[in-house]
Amino acid sequence: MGVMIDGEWREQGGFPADHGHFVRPQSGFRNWVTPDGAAGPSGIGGYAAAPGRYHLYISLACPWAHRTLIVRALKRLNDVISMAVVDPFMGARGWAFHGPDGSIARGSTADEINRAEYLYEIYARARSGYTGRVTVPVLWDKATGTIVNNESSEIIRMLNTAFDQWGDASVDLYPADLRAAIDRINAVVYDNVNNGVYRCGFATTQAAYDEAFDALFATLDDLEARLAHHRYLLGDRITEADWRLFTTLVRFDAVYCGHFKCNLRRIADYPNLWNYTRELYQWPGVAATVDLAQIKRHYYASHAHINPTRIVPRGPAIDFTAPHDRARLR
Ligand SMILES: N[C@@H](CCC(=O)N[C@@H](CS)C(=O)NCC(=O)O)C(=O)O
Repeated sequence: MGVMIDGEWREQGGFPADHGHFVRPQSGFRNWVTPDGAAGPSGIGGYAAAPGRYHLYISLACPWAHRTLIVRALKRLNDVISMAVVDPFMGARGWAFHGPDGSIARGSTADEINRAEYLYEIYARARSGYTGRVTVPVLWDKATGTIVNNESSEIIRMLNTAFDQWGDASVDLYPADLRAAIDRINAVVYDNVNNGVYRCGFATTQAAYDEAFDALFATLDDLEARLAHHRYLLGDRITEADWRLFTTLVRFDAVYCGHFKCNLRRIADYPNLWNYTRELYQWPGVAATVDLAQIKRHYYASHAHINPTRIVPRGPAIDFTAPHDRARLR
């Protein structure tokens, strides 16, 4: 684990914490790709959508990167935006394009674009003197040789609209009439579920863990009740809010339940959440984005402060392909 300070990689243990509470730092690159290169919501423009111009650096293990991978697939942009996949093991030099023994893991790739060995080299190339964490996902611009954006919630919004000339314009995961409702549920799901599992797992005091744990399971109970009446979080239309929740749910029983001590219940114990997770997994194009072997390898092997033996458990047995009952709902 480490961080960049003034453009240099520094090894350091653990993640930032405030009185035992895990604090996720802000992402440092916030520019936007738009259809014509006009300024996006951050006010900075110059990045025009074009096929083959942009490149995603992702980890198959990471739930934030997973969002971008799913939206890229759903919008049929796999041939429009290229991609590199880091090794699941995050060691002393952070994300790398090869495993500790030099080999490339199944599902991972080398960095064909920048020929980097480590992801921090990409950050250094984008901004000399960069200070901050080196995270996935990264949206890279091949034309200007820089990082456009490293905030997944913004990257998925760009993928949803900017590339419609080449992708599937009929898929809209952030429809205008649902935006306020999507923003509201995203905020709750982000704090208590997406980031909530990390707040449990990376807490360094009992009180911080207890607080995150209670908020997580209270929210899962609320979502379970909501999904009794709605097929998707906002009703009968699937939106980005569902995909943002899905990337945590699909990792939950295999990783967060044990490794992050989120163990009041498994997702498999919630009838609606479990059927919903299977429906989303079975959505065309999505199963190919889920790699449980990489997910387990990343968390159990990389977080030595939580799992010092780095042993990856072989279970649990999970069948995301079993039939679901969601078609009865609208
Ligand atoms: N806010 C970022 C968070 C991304 C993030 O934290 N990614 C993790 C992987 S799951 C990472 O790369 N962590 C490395 C680090 O913090 O050093 C986003 O949603 O894009």
